[in-house]
Amino acid sequence: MAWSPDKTEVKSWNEWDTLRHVIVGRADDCHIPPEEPALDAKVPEDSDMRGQWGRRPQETIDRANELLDNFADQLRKRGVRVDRPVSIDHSQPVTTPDFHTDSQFGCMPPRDVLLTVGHEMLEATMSYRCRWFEYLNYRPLLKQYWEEDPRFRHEAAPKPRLTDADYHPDYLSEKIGDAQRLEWAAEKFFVTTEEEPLFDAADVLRFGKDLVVQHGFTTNLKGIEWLRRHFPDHRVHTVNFPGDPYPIHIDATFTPLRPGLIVNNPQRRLPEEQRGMFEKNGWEIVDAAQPAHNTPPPLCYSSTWLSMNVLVLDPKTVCVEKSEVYQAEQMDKLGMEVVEVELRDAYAFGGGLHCCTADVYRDGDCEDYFP
Ligand code: DAV
Repeated sequence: MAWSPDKTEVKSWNEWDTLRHVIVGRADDCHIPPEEPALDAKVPEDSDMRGQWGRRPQETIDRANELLDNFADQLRKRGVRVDRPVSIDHSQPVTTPDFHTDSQFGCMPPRDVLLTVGHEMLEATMSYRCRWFEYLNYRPLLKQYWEEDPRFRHEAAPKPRLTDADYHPDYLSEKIGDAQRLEWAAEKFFVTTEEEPLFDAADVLRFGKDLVVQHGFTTNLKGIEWLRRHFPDHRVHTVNFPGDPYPIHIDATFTPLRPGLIVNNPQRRLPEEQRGMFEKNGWEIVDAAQPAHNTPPPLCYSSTWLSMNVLVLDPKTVCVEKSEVYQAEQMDKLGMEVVEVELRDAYAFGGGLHCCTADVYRDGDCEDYFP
């Protein structure tokens, strides 16, 4: 049955079929959280964020919200239903029997927490202590979907304990250096241990019957095994991108645009031995264009490769950040219509256009693209 804006339905099997309903995050009350093992390992060693924490400056929150509101309006004008989360108070400390953190993170970005697979939305375990309760920002929406859509499966992965046993102490030193980091990444020695299953939703890409999951700082092998057992009708593939000294989240690294076409970060190429399923089925993996910027904006966790963190609206249309002119040009050459969206001043809040959204409904069914 065709999608109707008057009826809530949760369904999304891939990253590219026509988007009808989406969640766009909010910058309200976002914090730079205090130091903790998994987060420190991700903050670049030369970053302006090292050693500081607290609520983000109000003018930056207001500016990010302005951009997120505009993005939501742009999507609505194209006929997409857009829902917004309800921010909890992130200044509240969190104490569990196993850990304490003096503040939380934010209501951004939803893609990190919510994994939509078919009629299910799954709350990820997360691996940062400051993000342990982040799902609460989305609970009002998920409650509504559950009440309005009788097929909707609201699931949550087991909450992790996040004791010190979850983190390798080698990553806690102030200065490690990129050479050492790259060596460790090549050996698949990441900050998170295999103490218990850990994953962020943004390490997962959906290709119909196949789920492609990055093993890195925020997702460990037990997390991937947990996903494999949780989705028994799917094939779950583990991938690595050895050129990344700070490997978190797959969505500034490997970006499917439509069946048969993926854009891959040229500094983080998928290794030959992991290309088999794509090559056998005639998928093309092309190098992404260079980012337009040499540095991330101030107080930003992510790299300049948010340039390729695009949101596909349908197999012919893609949202690209307005200043990312090289990425837009490449999309055009690849036959995509480009929708420009201004978002750079919100990057610091956790990412780009893919990050700051979470799928609720896309057309299409669960297909097997790699038979
Ligand atoms: O390149 O810093 C950012 C991914 C955000 N979801 C990077 C990865």
